[in-house]
Amino acid sequence: MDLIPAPLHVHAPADAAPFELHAGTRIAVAPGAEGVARRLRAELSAATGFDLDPAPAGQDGGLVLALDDALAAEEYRLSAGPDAVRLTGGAAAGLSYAAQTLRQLLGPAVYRTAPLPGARWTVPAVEIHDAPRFGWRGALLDVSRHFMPKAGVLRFIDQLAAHKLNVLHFHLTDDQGWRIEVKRYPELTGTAAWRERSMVGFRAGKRHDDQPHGGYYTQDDLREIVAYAAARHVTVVPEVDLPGHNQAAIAAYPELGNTDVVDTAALGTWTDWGVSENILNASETTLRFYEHVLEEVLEIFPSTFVHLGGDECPKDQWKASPAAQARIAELGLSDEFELQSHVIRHFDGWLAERGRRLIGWDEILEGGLAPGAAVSSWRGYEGGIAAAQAGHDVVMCPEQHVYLDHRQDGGEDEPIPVGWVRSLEDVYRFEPVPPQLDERAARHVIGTQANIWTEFMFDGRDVDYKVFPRLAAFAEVAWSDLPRDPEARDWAGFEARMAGHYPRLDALGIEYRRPEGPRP
Ligand code: TNX
Repeated sequence: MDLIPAPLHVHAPADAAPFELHAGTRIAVAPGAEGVARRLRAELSAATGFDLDPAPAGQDGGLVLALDDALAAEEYRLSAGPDAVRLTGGAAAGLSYAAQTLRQLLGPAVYRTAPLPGARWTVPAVEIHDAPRFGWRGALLDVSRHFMPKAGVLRFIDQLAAHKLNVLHFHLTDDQGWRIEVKRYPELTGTAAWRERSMVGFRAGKRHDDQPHGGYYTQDDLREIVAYAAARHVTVVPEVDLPGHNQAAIAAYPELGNTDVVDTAALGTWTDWGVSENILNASETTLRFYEHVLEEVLEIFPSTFVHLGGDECPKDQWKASPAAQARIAELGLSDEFELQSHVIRHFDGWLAERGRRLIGWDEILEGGLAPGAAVSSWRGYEGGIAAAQAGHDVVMCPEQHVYLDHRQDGGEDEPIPVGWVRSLEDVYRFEPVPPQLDERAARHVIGTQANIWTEFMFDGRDVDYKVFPRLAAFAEVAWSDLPRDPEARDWAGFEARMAGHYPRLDALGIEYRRPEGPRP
């Protein structure tokens, strides 16, 4: 059956006949299951050519979609025999995971968008009971360093859903490009969404290309992305990075920068990778500016969590700026780290007043963690450990393990060899909860995510190559009840199941890195 991620319990009775899906199969849909049914029907109809009409009342057989509140929201059961396949979720989310499992059971061709001649569709007799290990099973997609057109984002959301991942951490702003339409500040998309050229990492002996690059999502595009994701039980968590990673916004609105030490009016959207020195000033006017931005962001993104970055904020300009020093004195703070903490605390409170929660990178621990903040632990586990021990929620995403921009192999023919070598097996052996945490602190690890930074992913093909197959291993880490000891994990078993998973990725048209080596 080669299910990925592996379910909690699978029992396949010997000698039981399979279920066969055919042109006359009907779907019975319990109240509350309509949304999942609509999507399952659309997916199955495309691949099979069958209509899969609703079952007449009282018909017991075919596909049966039900809800059972004795199960947790994301928990499900799937029971297949010769007459019926019954999918039962604790809520629509669980039911939609059951539907994803059903697709995997039907065979790789079900991922195609038109029927092939002569196909047969069978589901082996099986009883499955399944539930995720973590509630936050995410992937960060950086659309700032390289813009991904909307269609690519929707496709990526389908890929997340097919792997039972449920959070898209959408990295929408950075030094190199601003991607959110903000009605009140049109230069964020007029200016900050575009740059003159990009670093190419010494490809063909060059450091930069001569290509202008850019793009942004209109508010309607973003609403569409959010709704598309929600229909697939994926929450989009927007990231508006501050106070660092802001050169693009400062180039558009020079008054946001440290104008007493830099001529910010002369800046453009950054054309290098790495971390720009050009950070926001921490004035009241700048805080207001970002409140206005966030007001629009909150209207688009209903997620409880809003990511405000806080990472890699070089303090040199604040050290040199008389205005920043005066601000530190006025607020009774002792240094630049406390000033950054002041900014984050401000927005922590501001978001809390609006019923939202702030999440930021682990640098937000420096200078004192804001009371309601959750932490994305990226510089190893340490920040996450400290935050969890202090009672803050944590998403574990240490760069040493789950940065999918890092290369998959040490060979010279990897496209651009960034970062550490992290193979599929390395990702499979990643354990999000470090043994140092006691039970109480471990409960604050609400989940884990893989991060896809796109400095060296120039288009969707590059993203496919870097992300797959490793995202499949990551999905199993986030969902399945794997041994906590990485060495005790059944890597050979996973590899064997992957042999059945590659054909699914093929049918989906994902240009993953072949296990035997790079693409030609
Ligand atoms: C660090 S992770 C960053 C990103 C880069 C990434 C490259 C984090 C919070 N900051 O801005 O894209 O490294 O691997």
